[in-house]
Amino acid sequence: ITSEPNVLIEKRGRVTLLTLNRPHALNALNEATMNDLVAAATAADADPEVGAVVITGSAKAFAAGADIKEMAAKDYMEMYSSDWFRNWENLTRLRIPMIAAVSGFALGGGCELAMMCDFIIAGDNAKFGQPEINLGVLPGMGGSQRLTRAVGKAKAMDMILTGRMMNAEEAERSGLVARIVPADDVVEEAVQAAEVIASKSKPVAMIAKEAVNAAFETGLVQGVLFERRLFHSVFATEDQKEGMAAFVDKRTPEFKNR
Ligand code: CO8
Repeated sequence: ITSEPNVLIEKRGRVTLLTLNRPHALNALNEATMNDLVAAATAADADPEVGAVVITGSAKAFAAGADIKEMAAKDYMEMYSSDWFRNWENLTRLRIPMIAAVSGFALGGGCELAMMCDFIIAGDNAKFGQPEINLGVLPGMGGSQRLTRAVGKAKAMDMILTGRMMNAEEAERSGLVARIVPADDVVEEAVQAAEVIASKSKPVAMIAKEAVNAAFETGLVQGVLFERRLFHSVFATEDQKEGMAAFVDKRTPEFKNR
């Protein structure tokens, strides 16, 4: 018997498209799927031919959460000793830009996975939620932290304490989602956005991502100083020379993408 892979890996030019592939379980994120997804994204991060990653699911579900059936019977020591789901941290340490293309349900760990990406493009059918409270637990893959940073305390408390879902419009209005597109186009739109990113200088894109992420970890004065130092540093790249020369010459820049 050949079993279906948990994650489909497709290279489209300079973009790697990673598709969660457990449709029978609405892409519930079990341990194997986490490991496969993190490994595939890590390989893309290390590949000089790849400039951006898109993570997506199916039309019905980006991912309906961590796999409840896999977790249900575990006791405290099993969770603690294995540091259950720690590997997700490795995804958030990657430097390559990552876009979540969300169609349908992004619930619990699915919403948290989308929020680990750099931004979310949502289909107009998307539904976001942290329904863990209904299972007698709480978000465990960063939801209480990243949702609060994305949408603020009021909405985060509302979502996490009641377990209700947000539709795409509310999610965009609240700052969780960058763009809403027709549901059928969500993967193509995300791949196109990723292609735009991948056409820029890869090191400069990675540095820009690092600068934005620093906004969540530092005070304003330190953050602005960090940005200025990074700004100075990109003058060591050929891509800065090419980008500015191309502007002056009124032509399209040809970044080395490396
Ligand atoms: N885990 C396992 N199986 C799931 C999950 C899940 N999260 N979600 C759906 N499935 C399965 C269903 O059991 C069903 O399987 P089967 O056909 O064998 O019965 C199949 O997928 C289809 O699902 P439904 O029949 O329920 O489909 P509906 O269209 O009726 O409903 C819903 C769709 C509303 C999305 C519904 O499936 C649902 O509520 N799912 C659970 C959502 C949820 O509670 N998510 C949070 C999970 S907990 C979590 O994510 C914690 C993350 C942090 C962990 C960190 C550890 C350190």
